[in-house]
Amino acid sequence: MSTTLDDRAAASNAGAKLGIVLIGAGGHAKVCIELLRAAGEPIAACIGAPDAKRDCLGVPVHAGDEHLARLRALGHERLFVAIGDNARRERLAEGALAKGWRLVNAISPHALVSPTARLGLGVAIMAGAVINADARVGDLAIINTLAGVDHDATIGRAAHVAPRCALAGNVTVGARAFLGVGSAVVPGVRIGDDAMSYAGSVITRDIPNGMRVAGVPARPLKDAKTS
Ligand code: JB2
Repeated sequence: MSTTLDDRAAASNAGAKLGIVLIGAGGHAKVCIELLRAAGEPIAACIGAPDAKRDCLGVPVHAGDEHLARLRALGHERLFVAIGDNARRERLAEGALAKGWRLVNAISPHALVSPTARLGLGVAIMAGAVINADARVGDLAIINTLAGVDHDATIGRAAHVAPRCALAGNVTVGARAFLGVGSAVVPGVRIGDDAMSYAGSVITRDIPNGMRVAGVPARPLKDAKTS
């Protein structure tokens, strides 16, 4: 049986009205469930790893990624990937997008996002975060509780700016980079893809792709990758 354009539009509208599905059912999912609830969004289910618990803050948890296809076939189409690990979050999102899911954002009503900031899809912005003028936040990035991203900064795809980080203007953070709790970054610094800073680092110089740094001022760790 063939479907008409009207059939497909009706199916798409139905999918938009059904609750959001989350991938992940752990600590990050809890925070994101509360962000989505605060925005008045219905949440249908979480999908966890095979050993996941069956409930996450009152949301039913289905264990195993095979449930993704089942829920999509039931008409769900809005997805949020609530997995803290950056590379895994990106991989799971890409797999879901290829299967027709649509990524939504989870943004706290207590975050301050400049009207001139540009946000990607699948982004999480927690309470107290501030995103200033002309900043860009890439798809699947996490701007965690009380973090500040100042003017003209660019946060890469699936990067994670942990709680209480302070990023000055014109900072660039690469794809899948992780800035640990309370890291501070001076203006104009470029942090490479897959780079990582430990908690409390003060980053005063560019960090190459894949490098791990710590300290004040931040220095490369001995086991650091320098690809
Ligand atoms: O391949 C997977 C998979 N791997 C892990 N597919 C699916 N569908 N789910 C997967 N998971 C699920 O991720 C596990 O079942 C579990 O529910 C969740 C991981 O939970 P955990 O609490 O260990 O981590 P998290 O990613 O929710 O939170 C981390 O990152 C946050 C940003 C923690 O470090 C938090 O403290 C942090 N705030």
